Amino acid sequence: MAGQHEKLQKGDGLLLVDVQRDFCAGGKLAVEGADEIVPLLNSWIEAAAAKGIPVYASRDWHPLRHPSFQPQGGKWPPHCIADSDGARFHPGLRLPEWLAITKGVRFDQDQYSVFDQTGFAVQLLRDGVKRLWVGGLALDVCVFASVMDGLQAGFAMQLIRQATRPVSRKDGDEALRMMARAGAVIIDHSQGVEQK
Ligand code: VGL
Repeated sequence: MAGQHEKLQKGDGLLLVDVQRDFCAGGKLAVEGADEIVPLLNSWIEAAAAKGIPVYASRDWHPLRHPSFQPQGGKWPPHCIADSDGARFHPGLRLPEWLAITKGVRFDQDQYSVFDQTGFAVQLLRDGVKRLWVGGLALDVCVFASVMDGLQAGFAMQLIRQATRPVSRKDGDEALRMMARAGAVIIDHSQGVEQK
């Protein structure tokens, strides 16, 4: 796939947010069009692997009766229960060597962001990563929170627009605006930088 992969360079990392079965077709919290991003993500994974760029993949990994679940008074249907089929990565995702970021494991609160009490920023420093290319699910929830936190932590954040999908279209559009305003670069995979 032609596109922006060639811009991947030393000091970069690739972050795939929550590309899990429960967020894809047939899942407990299916995000419209989620399956469509998998081939594009695979092409980024392949390009990263070829250049020795680290790949990080986060996963929601909730205990039963997590506080974010509706029966517990939360916002979401139960999803991504630790070790369940729904918590597995999309079966089409081709992950060679990757580091898992496991989140949403706490009994007392949710963690949308990959930076929220995971130690991820420390790992990025260890790996010499200064800039992250980001795709995954969902644009208006965990991708948004992760990109905003990444900027706050001092990393350059590049969101690959075609490699993500929102739970809500309206919230997704708003998330894109807020990320761009905060300093994230929104990349149009086929055309280059879309917004600054
Ligand atoms: C997410 C809804 C609930 C996400 C997680 O990964 O974006 N969305 N929990």
